[in-house]
Amino acid sequence: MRKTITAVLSAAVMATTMTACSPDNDVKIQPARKGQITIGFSQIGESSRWRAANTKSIQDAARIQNVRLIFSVAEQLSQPKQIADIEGFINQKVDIIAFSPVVETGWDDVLRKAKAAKIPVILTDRVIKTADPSLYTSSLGSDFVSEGISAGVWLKNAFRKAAGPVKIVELTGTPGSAPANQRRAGFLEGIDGDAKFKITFSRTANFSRADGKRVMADLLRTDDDIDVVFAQNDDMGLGAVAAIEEAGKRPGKDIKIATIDAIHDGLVALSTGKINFIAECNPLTGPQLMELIQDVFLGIEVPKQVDTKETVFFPETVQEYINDRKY
Ligand code: GYE
Repeated sequence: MRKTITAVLSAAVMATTMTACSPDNDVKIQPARKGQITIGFSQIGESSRWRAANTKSIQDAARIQNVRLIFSVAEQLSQPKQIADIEGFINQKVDIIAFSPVVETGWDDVLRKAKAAKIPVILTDRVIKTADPSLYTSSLGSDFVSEGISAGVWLKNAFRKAAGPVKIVELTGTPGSAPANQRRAGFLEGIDGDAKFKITFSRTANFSRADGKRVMADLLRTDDDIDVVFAQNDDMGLGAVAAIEEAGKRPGKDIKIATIDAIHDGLVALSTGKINFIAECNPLTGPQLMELIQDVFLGIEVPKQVDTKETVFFPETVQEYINDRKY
């Protein structure tokens, strides 16, 4: 069993006083500073069950590891609030900052302040774009490109016998966010080379169930020639399911649906044939985050990117997973 971080930390204090060698990390923490690690964590929002599961996983793991967690929640889409929260963590002199960046760009200034204060930063769930990768120590999250590729490959296979054109509606997530950009890129890669697949409509529904329903309902009022919905998360896909049913069509049959996340409601819709394919995006990152933090504290070199473990789900095999899915 893994020791708690505090226990390991005392050993680390001894180790660092005994040896002069240390790996070449960008920002190094001073493990001798105190006995209990304080993490400042900035979460995007509280908008979905996926997000709630992510929050709980981090809070539970911190409690188990006896880590002090200062947790702040930004409203969905509020980068300024996240930046203010991170500045607050710097002022409070936390030992480590972790955050899930709502969008990819615009973080350099605040991360430079963290670096100047010698506070390591770990990105979780979502990644950033920066010309200076030394501004963060590591990034823990899903491979969004792979998730998109899985959906594209599923689509190609599901429609392999269709003459085409196959008309696709794409519901995208938060504009400018890593999962929205990378899932799209992956999806295009997955269907690449086959001109029969046409994305006839692409619009954001902000990763939200209500928006997914609204966008899909609006579209169905003017266009009923749709073969597939690719929703970049389950919530938007479930919103689309509701809109399709209200329009008198059968989701999963008249219009096929592929989504990403694999929350409980998504798996249920998959089992009843209303969704046809789900690529998993795992929100339970707490334990992996604590391990990473422990390594940073011990001065062990950590990988720049750590992937979470995930799989894909099909209707035929989903049943056995539903009861265990707590989010
Ligand atoms: O897919 C979505 C949530 O950042 C990967 O954010 C996460 C995404 C997840 O709102 O449901």
